[in-house]
Amino acid sequence: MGERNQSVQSIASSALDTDTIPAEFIFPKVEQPGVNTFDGPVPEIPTVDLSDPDKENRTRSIVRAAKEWGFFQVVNHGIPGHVITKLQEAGTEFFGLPQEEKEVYAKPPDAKSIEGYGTKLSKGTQSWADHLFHKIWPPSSINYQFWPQNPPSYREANEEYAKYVKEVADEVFRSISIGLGLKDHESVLKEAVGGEDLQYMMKINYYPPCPRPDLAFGVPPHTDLSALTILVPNEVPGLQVFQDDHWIDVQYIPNALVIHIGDQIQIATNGYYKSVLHRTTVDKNKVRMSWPVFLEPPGEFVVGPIPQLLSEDNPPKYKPKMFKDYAYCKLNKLPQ
Ligand SMILES: O=C(O)CCC(=O)C(=O)O
Ligand SMILES: [Fe+2]
Repeated sequence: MGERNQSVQSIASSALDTDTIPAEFIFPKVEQPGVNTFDGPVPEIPTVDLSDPDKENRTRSIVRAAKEWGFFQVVNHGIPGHVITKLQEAGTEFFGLPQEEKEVYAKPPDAKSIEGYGTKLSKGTQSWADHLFHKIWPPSSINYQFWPQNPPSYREANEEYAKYVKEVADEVFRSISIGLGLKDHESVLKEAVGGEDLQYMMKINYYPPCPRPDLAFGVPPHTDLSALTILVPNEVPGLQVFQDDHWIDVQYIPNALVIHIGDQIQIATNGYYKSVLHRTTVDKNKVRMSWPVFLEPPGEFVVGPIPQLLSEDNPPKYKPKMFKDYAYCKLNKLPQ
């Protein structure tokens, strides 16, 4: 894997009036979204109202959604609409800049970190997407060289969002931690994946219009290697989750946040919660964008099953491992 020189955005603009896409973006027939998206009655994906004054009810809903789906949306989450709009506007303006201006933030070749602007170059079929990665929390982890200076509102928009998204993350951690039923329940799970040292990695996904959305993916099927992912989408649908052997569309709910359980929570809870398999489709005419924040343990932090959860009946399913080693194996498709 590495970075390609040409952005998908520029490939897309030259494919605009055609009805074909380059062969490297065409997935094998059985995997294509046009072939295997489920088109029938589906169970409703859970939505949790975080303003529910009944705290126990709120916790129960989060726990159920995390356990049954590994995926849910939250509404009335306390992040003001204008904070989300500003984040979206700043990112949208950045991707609207001329290509040379975006390249200023390109991921340096051979850099260890994923931070920067670029396009994932997969070993197999390519994804119809460009992205920008940079950390937004804690402040000591931030590399401002990857934060666009243009538009000028970019920095404030991201700093403000970071403060609010932390609150939502803490509420989710607290709830799913309680769901484990352990004695020192509220903080045990967050502590097991990095505690206050958790790093918040912002990603902006930019999915240009695609002449053949039935053949390509924005992001092919995967689980997130984070502990938890909290995502803001734009209004163009495209996210799909895998449930009961079907790929089902996630409905766009204005102002909702999308929450994914990631691999590190699956490992820490010895599989009690499972990271959700998901993928994104692209649109024929519209730009889709999304702003996931990946909550990741520091690289040297060791994640393994929480000892109090283990017993003779529940032996460890995963080896304790430094997060950076886990990430390396996953990104290079090596066994864990
Ligand atoms: O764009 C989305 O809705 C999801 C993106 C995603 O799954 C990812 O970037 O890991
Ligand atoms: Fe993902």
